[in-house]
Amino acid sequence: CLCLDKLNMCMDAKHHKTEPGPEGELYKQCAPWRENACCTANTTAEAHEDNSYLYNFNWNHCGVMSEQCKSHFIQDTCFYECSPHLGPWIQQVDSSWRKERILDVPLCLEDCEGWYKDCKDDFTCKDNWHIGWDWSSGVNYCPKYAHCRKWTEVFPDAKSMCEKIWSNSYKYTTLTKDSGRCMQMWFTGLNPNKKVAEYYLNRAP
Ligand code: FOL
Repeated sequence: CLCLDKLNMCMDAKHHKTEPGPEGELYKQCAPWRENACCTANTTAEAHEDNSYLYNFNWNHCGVMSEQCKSHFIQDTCFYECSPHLGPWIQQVDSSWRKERILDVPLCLEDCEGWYKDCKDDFTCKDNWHIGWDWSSGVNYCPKYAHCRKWTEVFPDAKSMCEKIWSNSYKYTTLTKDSGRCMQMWFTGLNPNKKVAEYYLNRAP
């Protein structure tokens, strides 16, 4: 990329700012990114809405998603839209709605397992939520061939969920937050992910 700083940059995607920077206030679950963010305050408010203008994405495509499950999707949205430290995992893509994506971001064990635990009693019809929906109503519905099934039938374990749901944005790891070698979707205080990105950047081929 033409970026000067892979440790502090924003991907070229649908709602990202061109450069990271401070935001006065970011909404609720996205607040930890306010010191340095790739998202705007508006994006973070939208991240907490159902069927938001971000992607018109309908979390309730197989009945109403549980509040505890939805909280992880909101957190994932904050992480995806706001993180300024994803440089080592940004890749160019040929896509209608973004020029860059993230690939194989090593997600901390606690975040992936906690997400799965809180969603395992929910329902969905697809393992890859990026493609293949019926958008004829304006928001995504399950396509005819994909019926709603138990979460655990679609995703047998946490690894399959974290890796498949956003087409390998994440890589499942057994690394815990205290390792400093995995990215944290949930954190408070200073963003711990800069040091993690630094580590992976220095050991890149
Ligand atoms: N979170 C993470 N961690 N990684 C991501 O890549 C990510 N992406 C989204 C939200 N959170 C993320 C964006 N989600 C469509 C569906 C989902 C979506 C964005 C767009 C969509 O329009 N799908 C069409 C295909 C569009 C195309 O590829 O041309 C479909 O067929 O359903």
